[in-house]
Amino acid sequence: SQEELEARVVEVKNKLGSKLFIPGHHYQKDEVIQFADATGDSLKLAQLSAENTEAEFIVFCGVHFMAETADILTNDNQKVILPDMRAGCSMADMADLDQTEKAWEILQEIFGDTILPLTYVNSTAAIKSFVGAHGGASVTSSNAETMVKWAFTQKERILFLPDQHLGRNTAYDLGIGLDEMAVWNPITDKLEYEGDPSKIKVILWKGHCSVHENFTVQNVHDTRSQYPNMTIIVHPECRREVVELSDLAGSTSYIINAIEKAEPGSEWAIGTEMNLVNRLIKNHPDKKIISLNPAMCPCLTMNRIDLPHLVWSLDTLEETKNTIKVAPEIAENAKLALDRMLQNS
Ligand code: CIZ
Ligand code: SF4
Repeated sequence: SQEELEARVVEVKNKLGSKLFIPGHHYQKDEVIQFADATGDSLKLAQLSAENTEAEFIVFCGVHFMAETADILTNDNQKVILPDMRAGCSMADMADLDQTEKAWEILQEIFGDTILPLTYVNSTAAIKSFVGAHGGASVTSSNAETMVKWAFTQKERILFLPDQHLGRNTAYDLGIGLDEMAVWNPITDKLEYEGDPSKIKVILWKGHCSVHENFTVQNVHDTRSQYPNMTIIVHPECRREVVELSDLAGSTSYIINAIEKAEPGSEWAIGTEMNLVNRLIKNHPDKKIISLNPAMCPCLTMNRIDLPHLVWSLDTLEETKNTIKVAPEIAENAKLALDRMLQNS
C-alpha cells in the first residue's frame, strides 16, 4: 500500500542519514517530492549534489540528463542513481552526437570558424562534451541571456542546441531579429533559412520540449477572453508566438518566485509542467491559479519516477544497475562546458 511504501522510504532515510541524498526536480510527482532532501531546477540539484560530499548515494528524482550532470559534478566515490532508467527527456534525445558532428561539419563549410556552440543543460552528456571540446558552454533557462552575450564575445555566430524555442526567445530578447536566425534540421541535415546566409547570427537546433510545445496561441486567446484579469506566465521552452503574447516568461525558479511574491487574490495562468502547476495551486490557495492549457501538460518521463520506483531503488542501493556513470573522456569535456557556464553566469 501507499502507506507501507511511504513508511519504507522514511525507514531507509532514517537508517542511512547523511549517506543518502535525494534531490527532487520541481516537475516530480508529489508522492516523490515529499521525500526530497532538496528541490530545484536541474542545475541547482546537480550543484547541491556536488556540494554534498558526505552523500554516498544520490538517488536522483528527475530525468537522465540531470543525473548525468550530477555525476559529472560529484566525486568518484559518490554513486548517482536514477530510480527508473526509462526516465529520459524527449528534448535531449533530439540531438545526438552523430547528428551534431554532421551539422558541425556542414556549418563549418558554410560559415568557416565563426561559430561557438552552446547547449541547454537539457542535453546528453555527449552533447555537452562536444560543446565543451569546441570552446562552448552549457546554459540554463535562468542564465541563457548572459551566456548568449558571452558567446558573442567569443565568436560571430552561435549554434544553440537542442531547444530552438529557448534559443529563439533568448536571442530575440537580446535584440537579434528573427531574420538573423536560422534553423538547423537534424533530420534532413539542412539549414532552414531564406535569404542571405551572411546575415545569420544564431543557428537554432530544431529540437523542442514536447511538454512546453503543448501551450498554444489558442490557449492564450481562450484564457484572455475567459479571464481578462489573469497574468499569463510561461517558460521560455514555449514557442515564440506564445511567449510573445504572454505577460511574463522565465525559468522554473522565476515562475515559482513570481507566484510566491504575488498579491493574495491575484490571478495567474501558468504555461509549464503540470506537477509544478498543481503544486503551486495547492500551495497558494489565496491566489487563483490555472494551467494555461486546460488539458494540462505532464512530462511523461518525469512521471516515470513514482513512489514504487523510489522505494525499489532505496532497497537496492548496493547492487543497483541504475547507476548513472558518464565515461571519463566524455565527462572531462562536458565539465568544461558546465564550468564555463558557472564562471560566466
Ligand atoms: O523543462 C525542463 O526539464 C526544465 C526546466 C529543466 C530544468 O532545467 O530544471
Ligand atoms: Fe525534457 Fe520537456 Fe520533460 Fe523537461 S519537461 S524533462 S525538457 S520533455
